[in-house]
Amino acid sequence: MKFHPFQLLLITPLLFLSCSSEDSPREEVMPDTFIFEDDFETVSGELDELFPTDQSRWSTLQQTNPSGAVNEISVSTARSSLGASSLRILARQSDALLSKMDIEKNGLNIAPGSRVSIAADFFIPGTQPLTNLLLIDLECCSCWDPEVGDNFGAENQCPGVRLMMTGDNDYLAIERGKISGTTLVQSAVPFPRNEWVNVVWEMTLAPDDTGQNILRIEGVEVINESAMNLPSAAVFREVFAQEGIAFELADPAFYERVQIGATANPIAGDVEIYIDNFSIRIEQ
Ligand SMILES: [Ca+2]
Repeated sequence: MKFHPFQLLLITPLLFLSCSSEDSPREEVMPDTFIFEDDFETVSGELDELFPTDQSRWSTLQQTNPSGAVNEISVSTARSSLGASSLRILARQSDALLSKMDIEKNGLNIAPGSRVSIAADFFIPGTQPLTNLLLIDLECCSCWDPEVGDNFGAENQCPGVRLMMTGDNDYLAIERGKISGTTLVQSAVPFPRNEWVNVVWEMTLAPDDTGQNILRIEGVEVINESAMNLPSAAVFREVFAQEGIAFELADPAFYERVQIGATANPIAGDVEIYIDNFSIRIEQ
């Protein structure tokens, strides 16, 4: 269910009313909360409006074209789940180059113990299988060991966790390969197509199996598992030691950027994705 703009206008005064002087003072320390929301509304219809110089919206694009085609990204009024427009992405089929077309918010500091909630609505036209398509990445690039550099593939240098389609029926899952973890899978809800789909991904972050991982599709909880969801310096040290390499991950590691779109398109074809109603909420 979406908030109609008028509902928001009604709620706002209620929020002020609830802070009346009759309220008893709160003794507990409230957590520091960071919230970034974007529903891809613009005045001009131009993509540039999503990147104001004051950093109040998005930070940058990630665009890797396959060698023979050009990916596309735009603000579109063709469809929306909130307001009048959404973000349209067209990621062409990969060839020798892994095709990517997504939008990024960086400069975050999501530390161990933080509770992070990422939500967005997706509309993916068509019926072609989407196996291995990646939709959201949460990453740490600065935690990589600069002494080791890029000898092990630039793809792996920003360890993190991702939402990825798995199986024959496009079961959205939590992929952890870049932190040496298995994929947290589900087979309860195939990803709906040709309609808006609300996805909510909630985690309490930990570099060990006390991390909490919840995934909801259209309000249905499809994953609720304890598992590592931050890169672990100890795990990286051990994995690289097997190759005879001394590796020092920043400890503790933290996530500094979130990407949404086709963060990688390895499917056998082009994929078009509409995104709306994005939010990330971080409680330290
Ligand atoms: Ca919108």
